[in-house]
Amino acid sequence: MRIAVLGGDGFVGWPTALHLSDLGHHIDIVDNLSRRWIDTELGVQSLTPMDSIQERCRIWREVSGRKINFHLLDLAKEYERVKAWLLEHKPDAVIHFAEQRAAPYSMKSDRHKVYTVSNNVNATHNLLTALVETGIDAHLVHLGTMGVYGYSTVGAAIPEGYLPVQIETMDGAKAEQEILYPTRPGSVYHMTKSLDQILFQFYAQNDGLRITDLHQGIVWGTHTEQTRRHDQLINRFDYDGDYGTVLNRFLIQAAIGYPLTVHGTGGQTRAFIHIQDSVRCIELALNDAPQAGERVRIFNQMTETHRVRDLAERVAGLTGAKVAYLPNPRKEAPENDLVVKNDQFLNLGLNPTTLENGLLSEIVEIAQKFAHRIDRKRVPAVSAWTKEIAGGLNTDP
Ligand code: NAD
Ligand code: USQ
Repeated sequence: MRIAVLGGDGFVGWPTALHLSDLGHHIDIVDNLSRRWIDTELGVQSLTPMDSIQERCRIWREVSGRKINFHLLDLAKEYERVKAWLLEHKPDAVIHFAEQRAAPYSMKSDRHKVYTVSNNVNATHNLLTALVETGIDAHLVHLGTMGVYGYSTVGAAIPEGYLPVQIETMDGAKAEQEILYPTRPGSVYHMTKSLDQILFQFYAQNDGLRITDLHQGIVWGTHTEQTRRHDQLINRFDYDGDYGTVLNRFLIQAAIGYPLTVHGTGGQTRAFIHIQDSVRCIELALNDAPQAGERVRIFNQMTETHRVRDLAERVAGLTGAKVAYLPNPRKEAPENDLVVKNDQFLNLGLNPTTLENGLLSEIVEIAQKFAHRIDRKRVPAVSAWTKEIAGGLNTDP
């Protein structure tokens, strides 16, 4: 297949591009490199030393003999170029990772909220309308998030996208209807993914676009089979308070002797998936494309759920790190349960990689190797969800 990987310079996009190239697909990466600019804005860098995207593609060609092309393009701001690009390259599938993905970054200030909404919603909408206008019948696979569902405490398992509801008709009879699972996003970033869902629903129903939306949990780990093949293929690894995600942060904190930064009581339960499974799920979703006229296919792309304080205790047990319980910069339920259905990927053959000490220790070792690149001042999460929370925040462990 000819596959366009939008956002292919990012944490999940790069290993996905390598994985699919290794399987023999023709890969084009499209990225505006905004994530690299945001590193500069924040004064941080990936824990792992990342080469330029062009250099990474060159090394991949040397290692594998396969070519990955890179195209510098802003999906949100360059609509006419998006259309022209699609017409020129005619992809069979488009994988859409190209959004601003950090919840704390999206809540930093009004400017960051405006940027996140305009970047994410425009990128998705430009792509959809350009597919309709050019008539390119590509399967669109979008990376959504588990966070659109919110974190209910009622104990019922979260279904894969759709919820059957019983409604009373005008004449008092009962009727069944399936609706998109109601969203309850917890940040401006998560809100943009809720808006994406409506855009997908409309374009699948109105124009017959073939769309799969993957509601992904928190991705942990850094290496995949392909990134291990050469030092310069290494994946990015975010550790800072905005882009670092919880388990990866705990592992680097353990590596540098920084107390593990648990927000509040650590009673938040979240869904997780290892990066190797994430790229495999995308392959499985690509091989199972919907037909035109079908509703949007929604998969829950996660393999297990964990409570934040349990993760911290586990990493502390493995490494001897201390755990710090800090005021929570976010507005979120202090304690929640989470049960998630993920039968569709299991039925397609996913064999989950679960949290195991060997993999956790491997990440601590990588973090120790590159510990000199870590700026400890960038570790605390300082982006507060409201002005009131910001006023009382002390994130010093
Ligand atoms: P990332 O920030 O590392 O990568 C995103 C890439 O998209 C970057 O290279 C960035 O430069 C590019 N990009 C952003 N806006 C663009 C635009 N307008 N035009 C072109 N390129 C643009 O993020 P990631 O961690 O790789 O996540 C990829 C996707 O997966 C995101 O949509 C995210 O919401 C989703 N996701 C990530 C996680 C996770 O834990 N990392 C979990 C669930 C879902
Ligand atoms: N947390 C801590 N300590 C930290 C960092 C986070 O206790 O140092 C807590 C947060 O308060 C939150 C939980 O850990 O309760 C998860 O935070 P996170 O930053 O790991 O994840 P989140 O903000 O939800 O976002 C990440 C990705 C995003 C993706 C999402 C999947 O950045 O792109 O969509 O995970 S999900 O959470 O399933 O919606």
